[in-house]
Amino acid sequence: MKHRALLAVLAAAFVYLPAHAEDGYDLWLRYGQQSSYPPSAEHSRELVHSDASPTLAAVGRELASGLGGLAGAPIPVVREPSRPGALLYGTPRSSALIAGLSLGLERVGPEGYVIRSVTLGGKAATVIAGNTDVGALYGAFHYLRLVQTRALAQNLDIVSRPRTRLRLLNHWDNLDGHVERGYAGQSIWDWHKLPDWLDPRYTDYARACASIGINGSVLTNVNANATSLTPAYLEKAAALAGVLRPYGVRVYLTARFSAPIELGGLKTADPLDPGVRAWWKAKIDEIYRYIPDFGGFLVKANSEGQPGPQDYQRNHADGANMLAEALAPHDGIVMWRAFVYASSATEDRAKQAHAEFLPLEGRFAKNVLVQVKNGPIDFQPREPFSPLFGAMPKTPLMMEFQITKEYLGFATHLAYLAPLFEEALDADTGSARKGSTVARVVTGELDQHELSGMAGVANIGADRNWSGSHFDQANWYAFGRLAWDPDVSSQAIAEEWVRMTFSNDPAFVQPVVEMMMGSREAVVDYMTPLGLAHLMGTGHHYGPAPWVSDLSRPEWNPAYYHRADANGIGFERGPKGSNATGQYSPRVAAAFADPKKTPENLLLWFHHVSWDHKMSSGRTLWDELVTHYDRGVGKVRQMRLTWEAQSGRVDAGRFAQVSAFLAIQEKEAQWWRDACIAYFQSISKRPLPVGSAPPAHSLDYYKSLKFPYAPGRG
Ligand code: GCW
Repeated sequence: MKHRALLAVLAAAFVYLPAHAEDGYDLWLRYGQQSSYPPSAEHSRELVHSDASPTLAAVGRELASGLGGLAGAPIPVVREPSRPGALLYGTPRSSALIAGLSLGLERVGPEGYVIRSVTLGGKAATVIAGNTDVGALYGAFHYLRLVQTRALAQNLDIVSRPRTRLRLLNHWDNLDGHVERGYAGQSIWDWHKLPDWLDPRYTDYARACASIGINGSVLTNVNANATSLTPAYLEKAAALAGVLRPYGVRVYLTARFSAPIELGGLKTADPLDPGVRAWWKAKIDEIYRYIPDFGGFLVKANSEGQPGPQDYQRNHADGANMLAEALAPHDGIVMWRAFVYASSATEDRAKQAHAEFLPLEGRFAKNVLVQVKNGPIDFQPREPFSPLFGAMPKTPLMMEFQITKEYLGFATHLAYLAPLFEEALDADTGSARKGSTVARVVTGELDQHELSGMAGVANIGADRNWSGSHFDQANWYAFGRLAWDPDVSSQAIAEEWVRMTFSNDPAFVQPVVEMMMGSREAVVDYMTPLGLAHLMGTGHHYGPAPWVSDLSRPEWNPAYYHRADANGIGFERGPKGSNATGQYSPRVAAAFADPKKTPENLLLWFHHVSWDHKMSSGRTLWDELVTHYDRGVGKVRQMRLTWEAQSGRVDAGRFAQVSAFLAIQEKEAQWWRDACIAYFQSISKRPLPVGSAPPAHSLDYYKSLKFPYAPGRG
């Protein structure tokens, strides 16, 4: 009896109470009262508690606070089910009751779970079970999501397992707190105060990651600093790992290839040098003494000035395999990035990753993944999929998406990225094998790779709302959901997120989801329509600068990408041009090589097309281009109207910030449209289509704008 009373007090303490005015801190993990919950006596009358491990203790806390909050009253916490409607969680090892049920757990692997309505001793109950504690944790978050989104069925029979093994955030966070391409403030990692001060925010980060299945975090920037591998910083990373571990989030670091020189005092970092190999082996053994479950390294080498094996006439496989060999005894892995483009090469930049990596097919060690950006260039509003997907069946290829919006308007433009992710994942690589989508390459299903993964360059910072804007939280959310299951639709994810983050009111959900779903295409339209790319301002990538053509490296110049001249616009990548199309499988290559078969939304990516080219709309290319720019601005105007109509359906704090940001977005969409049209018109020399307004300012005005302090610079 005494025990019971204690548990009840414990449960009451878990009831969710928002501690502050609404500022977005709670992300999608909102446990405010839902009138529809609990739906019936079968559900959640009591929580059968287990704290058999730190992870199960975390599950218990989340369910008690979540369900208590959602029900508007504490949920009794008990040791054994005592009445109908008990909720149990755990594994066959943690609970004899779970062990006694036949739940089909053999289907869900080490991280999956089952959520099932069962009968225990003649009483209805619900079980959330995994083969591991972390599986149960993922199941608990799924259960909470069902309640939050009002999707809890009377009779539950849910089976889920992740389709990719590594679901990782890549933080481009520097040790000094600056986040490269970060638009949400400073890094959340307070390296200076670690390991002594563990900001409670780290736990909330871990909860958020676990709630969407993210199981790893690369703490440091790919433009790496060897200092992160020194004992003092390993101790700090170990402290973070201790906070993240109960939530199934493993810690990874970036490895600076020249660390043996910088830290070890060696003369070389040649991966075939025995001294270098010994240095890395000792360093890696040391890391595992600090972090026994360290995940491994992410490496950017011989790219944008980073050191790498090519500095010693070795190749990427030599470099990756050296690290892999030292990591293998600890079950660590190497993620070796394919984002390379050489300073000296005259080759089309879009071809370089494929050209450098394809010859290495079959030469990487077993615990190496090659991490490939979704498109061949660099996280543009729209790119075709990278031709590496489908081309290297012997090598596990990890997907790299960018969640932070370096090229899509930073945090102030509302652009829901799941449709972009989905477009890349659903692309057909055209290989002879059946079902050879990019998603099935990345999950490893196509080529039977046990190792598989998806990485998202994080948009997380120390801003109260984590992502710099309320709607950018959706991109973090969507990334995790798609890494778990690339077949979930972007629309379904948007709906879930809106319901969890804002409201279940259908009058809110429907228009807001629709607004999100069209938002990425709006950005494409007002920035880089019809397959244009990389027209952004130099260095910071803020705003339009299609005129820039004087930077030292050709592929740093927007003019390199659009190639507008008196005849037309676009980069000829067909056989008559750079033949980048030839890097795709024959079926896909044939389509991309022919302007008539190339999808119009990628036309100028693959072809230089006459200004007078007839588009499917019947308009000329020039008129079509202008129409897209106009349409982009129009869509943002519509987004504003949609949002303004929601006044009163959301809290005032978040409503006001979204409104203000949409106003910024409209202003900047107009700027993009006007500046690009002013510039391209100076080359096309064609009149604007009827009804299209001239740019507000002269081309010189747009060229004169400078933004030396734009955020997030590299
Ligand atoms: O998109 C470019 C960015 C760089 C980044 C690089 C990369 C971390 O502009 O800031 O560096 O890609 O992905 O390595």
